[in-house]
Amino acid sequence: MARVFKTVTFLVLVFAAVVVFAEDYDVGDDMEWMRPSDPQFYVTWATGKTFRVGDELEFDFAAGRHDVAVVTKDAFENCEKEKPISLMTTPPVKIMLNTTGPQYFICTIGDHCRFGQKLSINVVGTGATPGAGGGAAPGAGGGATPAPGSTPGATTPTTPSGTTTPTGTTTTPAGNGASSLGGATFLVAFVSAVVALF
Ligand SMILES: [Cu+2]
Repeated sequence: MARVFKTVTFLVLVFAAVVVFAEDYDVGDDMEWMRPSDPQFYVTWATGKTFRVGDELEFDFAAGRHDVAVVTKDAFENCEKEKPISLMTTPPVKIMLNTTGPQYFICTIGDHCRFGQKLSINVVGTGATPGAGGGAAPGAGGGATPAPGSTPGATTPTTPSGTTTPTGTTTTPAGNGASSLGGATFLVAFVSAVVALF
């Protein structure tokens, strides 16, 4: 029984790690971004994958042979390449997924889109508990917002002491303290995420 519990805990931890850490996707994997022989190639590639906010798509291709256009649903379905929302021509094209909902990409070179060089994905939220997302970004000024309860009064000189010069013992190495505090915040967020899953 204890063994089962251990296994479940492990699986939950793995799941939590997947939730917390963003993923990078190489579009098409070994085939990269090209005109596929199978028109359904990129449909198949995207099937079964869960794209989340914070994940990154990387389109690799030979410069000049292909490009990546972000387009509307209509343009995607009809392979209209005249007015893309945005067009990237220099590989590798990296696209950070920062909004939820469907996103559409096509190649505007020749008839590549009609031959299946097009990708549609649906981006979902991170799935993490609210508040945990903030801690998931280490180093992003995490030291400014210490997690409540964690490391009580460790490096937070919030008390307005009347003396003009503080002791100055551990205040100067801000970088070191900030990073360790960020790590602690991250740990708290991680643990709370795990707890929330139970
Ligand atoms: Cu192409």
